[in-house]
Amino acid sequence: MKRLLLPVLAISVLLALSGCGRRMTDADMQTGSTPLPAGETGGSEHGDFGPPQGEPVHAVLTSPPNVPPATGRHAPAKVIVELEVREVEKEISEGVTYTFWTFGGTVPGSFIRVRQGDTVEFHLKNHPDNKMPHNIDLHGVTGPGGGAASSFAAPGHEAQFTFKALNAGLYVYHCATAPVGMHVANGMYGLILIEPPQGLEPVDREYYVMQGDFYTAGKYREKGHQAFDMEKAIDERPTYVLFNGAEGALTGDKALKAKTNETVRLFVGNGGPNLVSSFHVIGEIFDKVWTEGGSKAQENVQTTLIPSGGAMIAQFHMEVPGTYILVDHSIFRAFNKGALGMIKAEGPDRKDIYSGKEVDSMYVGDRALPNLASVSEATAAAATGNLTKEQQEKAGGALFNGTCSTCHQPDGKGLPGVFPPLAKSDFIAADPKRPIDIVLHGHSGKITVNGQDYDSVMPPMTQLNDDGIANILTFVLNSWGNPGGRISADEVAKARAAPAAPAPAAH
Ligand code: HEC
Ligand SMILES: [Cu+2]
Repeated sequence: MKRLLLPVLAISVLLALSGCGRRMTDADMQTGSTPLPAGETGGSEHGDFGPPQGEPVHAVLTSPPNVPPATGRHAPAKVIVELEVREVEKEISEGVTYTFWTFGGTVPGSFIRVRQGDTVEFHLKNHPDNKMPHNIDLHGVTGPGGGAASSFAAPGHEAQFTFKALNAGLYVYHCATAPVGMHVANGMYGLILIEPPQGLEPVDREYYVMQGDFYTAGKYREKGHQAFDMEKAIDERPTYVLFNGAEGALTGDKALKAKTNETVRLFVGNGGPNLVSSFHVIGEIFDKVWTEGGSKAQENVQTTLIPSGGAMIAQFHMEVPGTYILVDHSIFRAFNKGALGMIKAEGPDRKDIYSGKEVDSMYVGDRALPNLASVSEATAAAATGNLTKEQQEKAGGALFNGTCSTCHQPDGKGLPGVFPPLAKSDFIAADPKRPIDIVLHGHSGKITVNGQDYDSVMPPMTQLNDDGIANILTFVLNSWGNPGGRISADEVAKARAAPAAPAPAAH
């Protein structure tokens, strides 16, 4: 992104002429629009552009990852926002459901976009099927509680209040009904963009992403309906850390899309309730970041901090086609708690910038697959007790790739002297149940497979759930000349519950 020199000069001239220190926002400089007369922009001091003009307008609200179009307005308006709170049960991860409390039916809640100087008439509706009272605290509001007390609504009720959007910026909104932490942990947050008077510079794509931490009674990926766990929340030990409220909300078919040579703008918030995000896109550099959602842009940023209850705007130009991975770079959260999304850029190769070879499956394992339809099918079949061996093999094959294949190789042949083969393994043939313990607990020390000695370490694959392991091993047993047979999720569950078998003596 190149800065336009002309408006900068114009502003300097203006400042010199007026001789006063009009607070100039960075946005003024970037958009190159005609600066407003001194004293008419730049924050709350001068952010009141007078009474609303024209007919009231209804705000367009969008579900993530979509962002409403620019307001395109050049004068303050009266804007009506109608937001409905709904308590909904949804998947938080494959086969795992959770009761989310939402603004607009989604986590994060609907994106709201207004212009600095607008007068916003806010209607908060609490759906009659809901169980809880709720309200809203918008960080873009100037006034005690950010609207909380004025918007309190019991189920089946609607509350209304009005505020003037004095400051431009990207702001978090959230529920502030006691227990506040619980309402936020259940997904009650979203973003409101208050455009500066001249708008934001045009880009090709805008997307809405919001991180949040979740606390379930069961372990990560433990199947079934999961209740909120207050203890874990107080201890700040999340089970899930997620973008857009579900594991896989931004991967596979749901990845964000772009083309090379386009400029992408991400509006990223962090609802918390507890964690601070180290937001990073693997393989991209942010050309600009408006840190903390404010008016000044930093340039050439790799990883940016987003506080809990804070936001930022990142902008980058896409050069090289491929898959870019969104993560919280507190990296266990990405690979073991779900904080992982994708942007897929289509376009011709740019070998001059990057030589090629898709690396994302190395990085993201099973999440790199376009979809895990076979895994979902096996999960559904297992739930009804009709799981066939063929379904297990198909699901297991999908999971093997990117999980075990990184070491044992996609063809199961391993790497000489480093990773033993699973193909035609005499170690597996000698005891086809033994791999259960190896996958659950890992293996270190000397091991002999097909006459070759290995003395290395296989880490425990504890991120896999019982049916995942059962399916992978059923796939392995029925592939590459292995003896066949079947492993059930029950067998894996029993082995998981039993104390780890003592490591076999090396000599
Ligand atoms: C990080 C690399 C790595 C990953 C990932 C990995 N393994 Fe291993 N695996 C090893 C190593 C190394 C050994 C040998 C351990 C030793 O030397 O003590 C091994 C040994 C084994 C063995 C026993 C020896 C043999 O070849 O028959 C089995 C079975 C096995 N792994 C299965 C799996 C399965 C199934 C997965 C996926 C769920 C998996 N491994 C993932 C590195 C890995
Ligand atoms: Cu609430």
